[in-house]
Amino acid sequence: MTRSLRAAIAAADLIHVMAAHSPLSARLAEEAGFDGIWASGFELSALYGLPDVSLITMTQHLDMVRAMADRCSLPIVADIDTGFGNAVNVVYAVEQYERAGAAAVVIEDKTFPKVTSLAADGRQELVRVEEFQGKIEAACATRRSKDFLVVGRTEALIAGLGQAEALRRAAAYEEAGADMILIHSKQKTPDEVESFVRAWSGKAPIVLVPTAYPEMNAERIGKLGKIKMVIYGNHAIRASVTAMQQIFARIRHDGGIHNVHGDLVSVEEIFRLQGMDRMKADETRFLK
Ligand code: SPV
Ligand code: MG
Repeated sequence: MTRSLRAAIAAADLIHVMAAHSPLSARLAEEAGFDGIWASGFELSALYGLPDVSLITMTQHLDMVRAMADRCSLPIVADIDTGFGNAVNVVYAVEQYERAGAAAVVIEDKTFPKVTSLAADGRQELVRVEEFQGKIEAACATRRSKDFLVVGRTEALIAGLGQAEALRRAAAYEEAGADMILIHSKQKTPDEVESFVRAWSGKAPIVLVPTAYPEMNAERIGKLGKIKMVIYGNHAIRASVTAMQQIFARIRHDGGIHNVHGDLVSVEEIFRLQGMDRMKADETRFLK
């Protein structure tokens, strides 16, 4: 079932979407009060210990989206990278992602295989505007529900092509049917993105991923206007790595788990997140 993001976006000034790489992280994001889940390609790649360069297959990512949709009731924004090939691959992907329970797909205008956006020296190549319009059109024509959103993502700023090219591409993607435009930047300050947003005259709302320029908080986004969704792009995997590195180091240093024990959630908390209550109730009811 597609959880409607369109309705949520219409009802709120700004939607806060947290990255997740597993059903458990998606559930934690839901409990923390986020509005949606970002099924991040970067996070899933990192989970496999791999760079985010189109090594993870569509099937692997799709399986994770399905598993997250099964355990979390928030709308899922699926990061489908370049659409796994050309417009024909996009048709197949959108069919699959909508069926898997995603509420939206984000498709980016890079060539396949892509290179992760935030790497300082990343090789960034973009496809022709017309080719990417075909991908957006393919996604829009394939979706079954009008509530399933197609987000066109331009990497023009990431590729160093400048604001005019980013605006040209964003306008072309809106014309092709994109419901929203994701503008990505790896500048360390919000200036580049703020300038783009001020210059944007399209009707499609903007999506930001402010990983590189973290001072772009909700207050600052609100002042800028035109932005309807903020994606916290990799904060689930980074939070997990931070916690594991610190706790693992302490256990090695202390020669045991005696000191960290009190600083961790209890096993009972994990039982709760696993849904042990339901299992217990089923046991009582059905085991004879
Ligand atoms: C992701 O989380 O996979 C993204 C955002 O696409 S970024 O890694 O910043 O490109
Ligand atoms: Mg990605």
